Amino acid sequence: MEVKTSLLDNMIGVGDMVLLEPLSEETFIDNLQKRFSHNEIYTYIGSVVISMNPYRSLPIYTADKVEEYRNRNFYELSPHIYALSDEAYRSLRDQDKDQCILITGESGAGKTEASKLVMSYVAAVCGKGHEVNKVKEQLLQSNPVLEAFGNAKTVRNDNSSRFGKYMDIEFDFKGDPLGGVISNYLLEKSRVVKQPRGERNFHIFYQLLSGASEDMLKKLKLGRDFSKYNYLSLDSATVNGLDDAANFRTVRNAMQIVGFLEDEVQSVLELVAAVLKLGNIEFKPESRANGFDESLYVGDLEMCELLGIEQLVLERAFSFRTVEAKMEKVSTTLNVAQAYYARDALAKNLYSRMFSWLVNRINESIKAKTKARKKVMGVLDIYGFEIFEDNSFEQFIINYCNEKLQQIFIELTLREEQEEYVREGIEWTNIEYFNNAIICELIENNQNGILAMLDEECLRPGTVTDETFLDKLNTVCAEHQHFESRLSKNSKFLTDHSLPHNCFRIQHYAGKVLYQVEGFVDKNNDLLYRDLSQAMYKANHSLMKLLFPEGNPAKVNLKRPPTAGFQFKASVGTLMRNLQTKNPNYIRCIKPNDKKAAQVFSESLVSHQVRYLGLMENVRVRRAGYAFRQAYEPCLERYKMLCKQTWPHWKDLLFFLEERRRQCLEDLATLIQKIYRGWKRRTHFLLLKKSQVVVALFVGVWLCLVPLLPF
Ligand code: AOV
Ligand code: MG
Repeated sequence: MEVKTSLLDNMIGVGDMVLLEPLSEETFIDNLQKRFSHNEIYTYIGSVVISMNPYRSLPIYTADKVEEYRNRNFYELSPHIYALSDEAYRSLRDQDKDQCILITGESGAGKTEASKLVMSYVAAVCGKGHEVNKVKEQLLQSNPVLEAFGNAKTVRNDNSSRFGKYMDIEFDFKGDPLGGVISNYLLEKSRVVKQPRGERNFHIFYQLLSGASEDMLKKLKLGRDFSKYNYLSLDSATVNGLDDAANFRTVRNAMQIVGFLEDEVQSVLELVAAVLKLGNIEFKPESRANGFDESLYVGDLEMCELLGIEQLVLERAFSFRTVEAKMEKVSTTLNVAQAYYARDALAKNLYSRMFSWLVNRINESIKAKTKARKKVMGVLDIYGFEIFEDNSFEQFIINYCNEKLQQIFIELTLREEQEEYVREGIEWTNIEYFNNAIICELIENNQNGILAMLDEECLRPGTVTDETFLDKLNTVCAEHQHFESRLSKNSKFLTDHSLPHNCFRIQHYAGKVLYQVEGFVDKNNDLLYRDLSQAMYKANHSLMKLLFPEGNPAKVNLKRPPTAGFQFKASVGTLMRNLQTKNPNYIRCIKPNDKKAAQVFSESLVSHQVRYLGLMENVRVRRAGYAFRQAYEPCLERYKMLCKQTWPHWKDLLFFLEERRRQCLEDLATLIQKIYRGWKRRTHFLLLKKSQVVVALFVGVWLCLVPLLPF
């Protein structure tokens, strides 16, 4: 087979790692480095695309490039994310196969940028016309809106996604876009009230204060000065290269294109302002005659004016906690610490509910307007694996999600592929790889997984603290080690004596992470005092009312809501099942250095990622295996008319093949040869697609009818 020179150019390295000679980790990294230094940031492993973050804008995403890659075969041109996007789109359009684009890599590796590049490429090559263009524009403009409210600067990434996003883009039978559906996964809401050193709150806060007109700020009762707001960190309030004011204009424009009404935008911004004002509410201790310290609200009246809440109502909500049981109601007063806790819980809930509302509102605008069957391309962009100095519940959830995605990759590209060769009777030397199923199990097992134990602890009556949860974790995992159960044999729950106080450590696929247990119970419970939701429901603000439906006194629900961990596990499970029904396309993003710097290639950092992503094993399986596969059924169906054994009863042969799979391989090889010979002899007419045949028949019938017409 002729190999394209673009894939084997020695000067710029080898475009497809499958062709790399000799293959070792050293030559693999060398090849990446050589290509990176020539701005060749994409490299293939067969059909998998490795993408190195260049940390600077490269002239490789122009309209000319789009034209260059349009309708070209995957290996025809040099590696590019556009080639993968084109391949996925054409398979969806021409072969009617739903696709998903799985983008993985650690925080700052370039997943979000990659997802936007895929979307913009597909938008550029699919369909035309006023309505279609409107749909495309709305789909693309949903990105800046969600990034403003769901992304923030972290120490790893100046535009870090703090929520998981999966977007289904829907197409009609011609491949024209019809609309889309976005699913969001657990926003890191703790950021609203507190940010780690060197990080910021969500972009929208800074954008609003920097970019809003004087008039708007006056209406929202806000000032421009970040330092006036307790919820905004000051040590990194401005970020190099980030123009908050300009971005605010982009977001407002995007909201308009997506279809938000002016009133809705105003309501959302009022809630953003309300969160900032909540952060400025203060409480001071007040000693009562009975000796108890109660909190005294010294709040900001403006917040009440903004949301149409009576100050007395808010004051009461911050002073008492009412617990309702079946027949009785018990109210206890809050002390200062509890009042601050209630305030922060309200701010976090308000913001995250508003974020979910935004996603739903966008979905309402971008949803397909037809009920006809759709072809779907799913694009997944989640928060990347992260290890910080302090890792809490949020990192635990984020890293669990990354484990699940790595698991899909391992299952489909390493395990199932190798098993298939063995099943088909092909001579195969097993290639070893690390299967992270054991880590997923440690976290999500229904009986003794960490999430199940956390839930059990949260629902247990009596005094429950983070420490009691940690004790339980240690005891259960130690027990398993004792009994040498499956968990213990490969236990990734590390219990050595060097662990700091109140911590546990997990050996994740991408590295060891030390988790501080503080806040786990609280964040998993995710409870909001009913007094607060009732106060919010009383607001004279329609969006606020909508966000706190449980505050409606007519609808008191005594049932405990599901925990955050439970909900997350369930939604990730649904996502994984959904992804497995689609044809996967992988983009493996790699971060070249930890400094967010252009043209810096840290060999050790890249090797670490290559190792944990399982890329070497991926190349080995690809090299030893076959580059192209086709399932029996579509193959026989498509070529049935080319030889007499399959025409017209091709299904009989399929059944026969299934029955005697091994013995039939030779028969099949002969059959394929016959089909090939037949194909060479016959005209291309036989290979026309169904739709083309229908059109040809239609035109044919018309041509026959024309002489019979009376004119
Ligand atoms: P992430 O999505 O993988 O991290 P991003 O896609 O946000 O990472 O990329 C981080 C930054 O790297 C971007 O803001 C860009 O400045 C730069 N970058 C990434 N890809 C490219 C590219 N192809 N061309 C130019 N610059 C790029 V996280 O969301 O933190 O997991 O959670
Ligand atoms: Mg991201």
